[in-house]
Amino acid sequence: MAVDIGASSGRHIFGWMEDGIFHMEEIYRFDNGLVNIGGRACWDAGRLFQEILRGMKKCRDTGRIPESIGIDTWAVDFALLDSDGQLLGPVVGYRDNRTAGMDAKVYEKIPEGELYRRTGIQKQIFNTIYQLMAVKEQTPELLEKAKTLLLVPDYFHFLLTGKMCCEYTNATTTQLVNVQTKDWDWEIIEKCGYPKNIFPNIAQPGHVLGNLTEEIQKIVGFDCQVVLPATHDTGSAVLAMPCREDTGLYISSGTWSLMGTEVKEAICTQEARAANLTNEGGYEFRFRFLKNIMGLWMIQCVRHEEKDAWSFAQLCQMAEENRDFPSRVDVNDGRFLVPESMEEAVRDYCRSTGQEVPKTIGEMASVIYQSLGQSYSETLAQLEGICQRSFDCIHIIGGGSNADYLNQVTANVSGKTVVAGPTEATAIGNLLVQMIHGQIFPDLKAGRECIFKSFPIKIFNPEQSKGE
Ligand code: LFR
Repeated sequence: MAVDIGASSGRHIFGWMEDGIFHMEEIYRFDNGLVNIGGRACWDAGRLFQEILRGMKKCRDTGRIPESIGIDTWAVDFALLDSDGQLLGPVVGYRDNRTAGMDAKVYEKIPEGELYRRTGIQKQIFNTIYQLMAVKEQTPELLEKAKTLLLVPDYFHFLLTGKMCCEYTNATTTQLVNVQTKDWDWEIIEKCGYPKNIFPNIAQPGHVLGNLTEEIQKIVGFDCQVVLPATHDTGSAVLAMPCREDTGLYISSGTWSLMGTEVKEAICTQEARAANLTNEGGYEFRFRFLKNIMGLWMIQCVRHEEKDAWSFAQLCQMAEENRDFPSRVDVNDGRFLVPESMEEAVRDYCRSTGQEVPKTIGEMASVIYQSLGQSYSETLAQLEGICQRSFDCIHIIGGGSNADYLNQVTANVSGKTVVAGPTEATAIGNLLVQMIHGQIFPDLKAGRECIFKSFPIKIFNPEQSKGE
């Protein structure tokens, strides 16, 4: 069973093989979102764990007892624990603004270029390295008391098993893991002044963490193994890319759009850094060479501001009706990360760049979708240039892959065929690692082939006349 928790919802997905086909069933779904705790944007870790247990109980009630379970979530956020394994303060979310100015503090200790060369990880102001600097500067007593740092899925795995480790794919997003040794970069940690003893051992996806504790067994009514998936959701999603070659070009589309490919050796050149490309650690050390693009977050915020009056499908429809609206924004501009009003931020961008300001929701949606498409097309050119290869299609995977209109825009602006699906890529990738561990698949290649034939996939070809 995969428990896949994203920024807006979580789900328990039960997976199994039958007649050579990969089957899945959703057992339980719950909401997630940031909550205000003491003026900070936080995750309600306590409630999320109760939801994890509720979904597990539902498994027992419906007679679906998993052989193993693995949890994935978004990256970079962490829990600090005391010597009794208790939380020291809330789990602060990566969109909280406590990291403002922390990049400069980190670069006083270690230059940005060196950080990139050593970790391969591109600067995102919310990376764990900057969040820890915020803790050190603003609440140093927490770091002094801390016995262990666990990333969010590691923390939930610890609550299930009593065992602590940091799973590798997610650990790399801290910007504290060395790209060569694939272990904590102790020199960076020391230079930043973070306590070395709080970083647990790094474990690879596929590692068996242990069985459920007796206490948890009593609550959920069964026992099973916890097998680590790629606990970073993007790491799991990319494993489910249904490509039949060794790798391909993907956009993992959800709250974020993560666009890239997989490489055997991390690319830590100046050119890669200038293009904002990162090398996230992957299963079997396949690095995900990708760019974080602001993604459907922008349209999610607009929908929210409009009191959810329109469905995503309706917003797509309205964007299509306004496809000739000319303005474009740089979706990766910092003002879109946590704006008070996304609509105002988009209008402000258009105004300050001398473009026509969108007035209706249709025009607003058109600007957002077309600008996302434009960012995809620019990123594609950078990836093809730096990797010195050309890709013949773009795999769009994850929840955002059912946005048909955006898929078509992407095909049109890139001139490539878009292969859309599967929508539950993250849960499938999570399950895939557990299934490889369980010898249901011999390797990733066999797993991806099976995903290709097991899940619905839609093709979008470029329409020359309607594109840009
Ligand atoms: C996607 C994701 C991205 C990461 C961002 C913040 O859900 O995990 O890969 O950059 O969230 O953690």
